[in-house]
Amino acid sequence: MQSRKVLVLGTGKSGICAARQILSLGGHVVLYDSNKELDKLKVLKNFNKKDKITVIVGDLGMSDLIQVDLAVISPGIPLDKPFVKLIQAANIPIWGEIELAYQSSKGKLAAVTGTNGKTTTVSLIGEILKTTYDDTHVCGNIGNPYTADALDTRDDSATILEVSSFQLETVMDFHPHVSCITNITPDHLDRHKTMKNYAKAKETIAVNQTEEDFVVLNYDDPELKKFGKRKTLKPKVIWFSSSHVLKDGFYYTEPEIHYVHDGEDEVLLNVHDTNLLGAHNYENIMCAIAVCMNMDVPMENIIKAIKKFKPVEHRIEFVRERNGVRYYNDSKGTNPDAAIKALLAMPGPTILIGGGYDKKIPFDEWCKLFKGRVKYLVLIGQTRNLIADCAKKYGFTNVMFAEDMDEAVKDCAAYADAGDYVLLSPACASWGMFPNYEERGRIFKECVMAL
Ligand code: UMA
Repeated sequence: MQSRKVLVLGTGKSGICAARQILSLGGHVVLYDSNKELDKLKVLKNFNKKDKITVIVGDLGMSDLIQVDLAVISPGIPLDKPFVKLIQAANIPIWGEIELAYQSSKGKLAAVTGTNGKTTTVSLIGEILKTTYDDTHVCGNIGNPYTADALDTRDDSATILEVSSFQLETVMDFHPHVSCITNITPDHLDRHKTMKNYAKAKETIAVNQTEEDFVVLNYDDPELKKFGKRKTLKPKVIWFSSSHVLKDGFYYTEPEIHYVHDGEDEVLLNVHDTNLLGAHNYENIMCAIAVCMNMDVPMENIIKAIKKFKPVEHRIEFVRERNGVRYYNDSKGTNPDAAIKALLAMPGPTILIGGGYDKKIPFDEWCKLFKGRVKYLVLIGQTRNLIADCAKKYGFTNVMFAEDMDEAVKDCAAYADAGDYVLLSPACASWGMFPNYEERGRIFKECVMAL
């Protein structure tokens, strides 16, 4: 990277950390963001005065590409943007932020992708790795860019990375020793356009793996079952299932997680000894065990860490009980599949808050579950009419609209009886009403606490 001129695209978390990594390695950074409103001085505050950095906002022209050796792209920037096409036309290689970090990282690497369950699985793996490795890094889509940690990794480090389909679109040499795909269900079709493209992006996680590596896959997911049986797939496949008794791999059958190997069926864990709720969480546990075993963590350490682990914020997170009503924050339920899992995990009648930014994903499978489970549906955001119409199609009409989170929470409190559950699990992204799902979850919790 020494003396190279690198164009970094995007000034969010990834762009800032990528720029810092390049500067640390002696490169020169041109930091670009297409948002015209951006305050350049505010962006520069992330760097030292002596850093070799230029910031461009608004339009990117051919003249800005002079002597640029490499471009590094943030995950949120779609590859079909005209400025990305311009860079491609100028024959400048484009690396994802993940690839940049990978090129400088050391030690053992495991990576998890999938539509849902990534964050819980990665957090759990992080806690397990810490039992065995003094230097453990938990990075990626989880919110801590890989480039923030890459230069601190050592030969004896262990890194667990959450990778999104966006990040996987632009990898090149990226090669985890253990990879895992939790599941593939419809999401981000506004960007990937088809399920085929979306699945292909996720499956890139294993593209550079060899016979010495491992890929952990969901046996119950039809796309992944096909992928795992593909002749061209090089790493050893480890299956997990929450609905089949497997002859080899991990399976869950209430209340236990089993590990079948060398013809022996071993019970590893009773799920009631953990703090996690719902079959999808037991799948996350199986993923974490499979990944950590192959990162050389002793089984005893794995089981101990699982029993201690607490649910991740915004993922079916218990907020409070008031007048016999239990409130749960599942703001991370940003697509119908995640929202289905949260709804199925509720043990009683539920008042559900849904709706948000439209990612062009059908709501049918989610809405089909409302009858008999959801008492009232409180809708917010851009998709509220779409969801209300879809629910009606499946005979569910107990629907209310709210203008903001405060109104939605107050509506829920007014209609809930003792023994009911109030769940925020919107099945949509937060954009349009909130900057991100974390903020949406935090505001929900504030409104619940203020009741
Ligand atoms: N930008 C442009 N032009 C564009 C689009 C965006 O210049 O056409 C600029 C924006 O003006 C902004 C910057 O790019 O300044 C934002 O970049 P970004 O969207 O990549 O956001 P980061 O802050 O870098 O966060 C990203 C991930 N965001 C996305 O993938 C959308 C974060 O995942 C991740 O935690 C972070 O990197 C660290 O690795 C969030 C996410 O929503 C949580 N991920 C999706 C998901 O989980 O479903 C994939």
